Amino acid sequence: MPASPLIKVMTDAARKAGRSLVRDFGEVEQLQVSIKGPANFVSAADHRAEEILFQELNRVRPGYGFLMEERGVVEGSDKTHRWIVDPLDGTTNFLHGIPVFCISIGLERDGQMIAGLVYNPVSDELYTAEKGKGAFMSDRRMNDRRLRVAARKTIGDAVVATGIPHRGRPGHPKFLDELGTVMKSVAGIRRTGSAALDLAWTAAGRFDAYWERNLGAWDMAAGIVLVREAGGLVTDLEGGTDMIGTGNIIAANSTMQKELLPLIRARVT
Ligand code: 2AM
Ligand code: CA
Repeated sequence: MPASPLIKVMTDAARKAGRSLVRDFGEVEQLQVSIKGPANFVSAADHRAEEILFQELNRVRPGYGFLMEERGVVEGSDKTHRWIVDPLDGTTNFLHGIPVFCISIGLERDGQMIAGLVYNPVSDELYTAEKGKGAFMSDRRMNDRRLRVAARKTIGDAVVATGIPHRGRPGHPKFLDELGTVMKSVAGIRRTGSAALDLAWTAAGRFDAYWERNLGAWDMAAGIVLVREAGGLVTDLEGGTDMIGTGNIIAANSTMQKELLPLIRARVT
């Protein structure tokens, strides 16, 4: 299916910022040997990518507001539209030379997510979705294919992704408790370090399910549209739809979601 004008402008912005990230990623790999480490360099790479996305999106859709991981809220003259952007999701991977990171761009209209893009500039895998129009993935072989969440219905066969709270963040005991329960019921657990890619890979049916707590809106916004448009169910960990407000998310096909959610909720004390 040819991309809509909206998806086209999002893709152009992401590819431009992606070229900047890939250049900087090449440098980070060289810097790995230095003792001081490339943390400041990565932060600069993050800001460079964000600046490109801000400029490009602003140019093609003047007046839209922004919520960006680094610069926060930028009010627009158009109060109905807002971009929710993470210029580098998977920062720790980027810092360590692991090529699993992405750009995430979501578009909100009147408080509803209406479009999402997740782009890994190293693998060149581009995931896009627009409300009511389906979710798609294109890769460097230029294969364009429609995405469907995994059809697997048996939780015992499921490969489930999650995120582990980072050092210094709250919720370690709760996470270990949840993990202990879920790992006994599923085929295997995966942890990529990029929430936006976890959601894209769930939309693509690579993961049967995904859950995580304490995320930012920019980690989830685009991925929520991808999973929904791929036929999946996305809720918060109470079974409601306030993922952005609570920071908590579970995504899967609806059968799997209904089996997995009670296992996680039962652990909440
Ligand atoms: P980031 O790479 O943009 O920081 C990994 O489980 C997910 O958690 C990533 O999407 C990561 O996004 C996010 N995250 C949230 N808080 C984080 C933190 N303090 N350190 C690293 N990653 C964090
Ligand atoms: Ca992020």
